[in-house]
Amino acid sequence: MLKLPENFENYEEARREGFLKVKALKEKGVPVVGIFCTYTPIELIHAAGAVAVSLCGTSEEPIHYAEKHLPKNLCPLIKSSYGFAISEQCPYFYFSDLIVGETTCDGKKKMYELLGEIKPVHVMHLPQGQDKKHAFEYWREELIRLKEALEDRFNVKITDEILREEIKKRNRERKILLDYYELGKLNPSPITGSEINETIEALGFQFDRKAQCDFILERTRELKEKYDRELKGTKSSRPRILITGCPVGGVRDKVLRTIEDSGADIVAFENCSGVREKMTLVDESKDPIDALTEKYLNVSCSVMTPNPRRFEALDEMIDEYEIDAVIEVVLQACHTFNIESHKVKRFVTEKKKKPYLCLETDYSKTDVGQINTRVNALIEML
Ligand code: BJ8
Repeated sequence: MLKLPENFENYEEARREGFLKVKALKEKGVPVVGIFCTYTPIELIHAAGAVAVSLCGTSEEPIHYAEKHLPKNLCPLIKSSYGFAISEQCPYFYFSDLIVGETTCDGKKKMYELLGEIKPVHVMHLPQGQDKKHAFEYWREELIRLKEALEDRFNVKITDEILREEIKKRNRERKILLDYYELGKLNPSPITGSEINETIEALGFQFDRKAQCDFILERTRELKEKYDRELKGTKSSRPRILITGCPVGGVRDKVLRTIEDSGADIVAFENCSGVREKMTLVDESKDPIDALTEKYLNVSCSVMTPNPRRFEALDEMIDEYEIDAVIEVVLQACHTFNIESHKVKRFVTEKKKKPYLCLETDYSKTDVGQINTRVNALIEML
């Protein structure tokens, strides 16, 4: 059984343990592919016999290295990821045989050009919208281009049969993860948002997919039992919060723990640190490349214009998770989420009649006090 740090205070420990695991995989000749985004069709990477590892930086530490090449006024996730790469502080980057990126935001796509000077990088060109004809065809071509790049680099043949198998496996993993995230629908919730976020990110460094599933299944079972035994039928006075916006792994302490320490429960994540990618499965009855194209094109990130699926998801989730307020986290200089936040605010306050707070922040500690004050002010009025 997979071991995760008991108190979930040790994301860094899980990350360090993962170094040895990825090294062992490399010694066995298993290829490693570094990825950055929810648009990555991970099934293709698995079908090539490789493991995928997220290289998204969540630490402030390497940012000063990145700022030697990148502007200060850039998203901290991009700077942290790049800083890890150039300072050789990230064994996952070091062991990656190939990096797969997508042309999502401007910062990421230009950063990939620089990464390409130190590692082989394959960039998938993401359409800017999601229409079923032009965007679908364009993205489908990009999936085929990735498939061919993986076949060439790793000297393998990705057959439809292997791909179908990987689609099934990944769908099963999605269902297991979705069940875990949906513990937040229980009222009172038996799990904190910080635990959900930290567990999922720590699991990403474990690589043994069966053990990951076993761990999540077991934890979900334990927490459902805890709910039945201790919480069912009780009422909590803590407001229920939905987090939306940018990925939040890099601001877990500053934002997530502050919200929970201030007396609210984070019960849902409508972002890439949450259910966004897990809510729809890949259609197993279709041609595998068509099905993967459809699935990944529909990811509801603000880099898409327009981005209606995000609002559909918010609509559904605010009701299903019995949300009292929405907090949007925008990483500094993330223009797409920052601009879309105006529509999100209108949607949440006018259509759903719920309070909304937008926190624009980075990975530094300079605004800890200000975030504390704003979060407390919101929670007091709930
Ligand atoms: S699908 S959220 S993982 S792009 S926060 S680097 S957008 S400037 S991380 Fe993302 Fe894929 Fe979208 Fe998800 Fe740029 Fe914004 Fe930074 Fe971002």
